[in-house]
Amino acid sequence: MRIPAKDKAFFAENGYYVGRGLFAPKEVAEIRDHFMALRAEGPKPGDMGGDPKKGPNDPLNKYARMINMHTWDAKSKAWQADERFTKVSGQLIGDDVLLCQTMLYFKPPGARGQARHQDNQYIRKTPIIAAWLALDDCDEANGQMVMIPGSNKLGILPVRPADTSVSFTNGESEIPAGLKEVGIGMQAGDVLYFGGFTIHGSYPNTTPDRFRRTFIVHYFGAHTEDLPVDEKTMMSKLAVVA
Ligand SMILES: O=C(O)CCC(=O)C(=O)O
Repeated sequence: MRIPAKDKAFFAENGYYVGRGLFAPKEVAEIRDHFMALRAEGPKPGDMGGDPKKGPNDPLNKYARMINMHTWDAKSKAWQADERFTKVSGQLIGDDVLLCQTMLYFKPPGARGQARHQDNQYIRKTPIIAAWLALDDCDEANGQMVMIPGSNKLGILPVRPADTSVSFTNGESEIPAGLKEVGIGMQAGDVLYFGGFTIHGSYPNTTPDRFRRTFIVHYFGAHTEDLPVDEKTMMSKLAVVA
């Protein structure tokens, strides 16, 4: 599938792009049901998100985020190679792509979100791009994604501690003055693509009964550079700089 020049231009300008209706309802249901069944099996390698001290009061203890499922789940391995992810991502960054990681966020009712960040504050190679497949309709109430258009042009930014009462991760990006956050309303089957410097995140799911699940694949460009070691921009060093 080819992306129109105007959509590539939008990505270059804003740091993100939404491909609408790329996955059919039946495909979305298959992916969603597959991961719900895997989650019900119990803990998996790399699970993250819940606060063990809160027990059942933290919904992320039951529905922890999964990571790198492609290393132990054949369906995830096949899905990450879908051309609706790889080919579109490649056109947006202007290179072939190579797999970086897979993730599954369940974000059940009452779950915390993820504080706004640049993926390159975690992953220190550039360029990278994320393909974020909505497995549920997403809106403000269930914690849709938010983006800061234009942040993609600012390079790597400093990190600081985040408010862990609303974020399951403990770091966030400094937010550049003058840029505005936009909420990305999506329907199940839409794919949101965003680059490694684009500040993005999500707020808690405040609904009593609606999940906000997503299957996410991050890719490296085929030709990457290492970002310089600069502790103030690295989430892994946050405890040191905080
Ligand atoms: O889905 C979310 O709430 C956050 C996802 C995210 O930050 C990412 O994929 O890098």
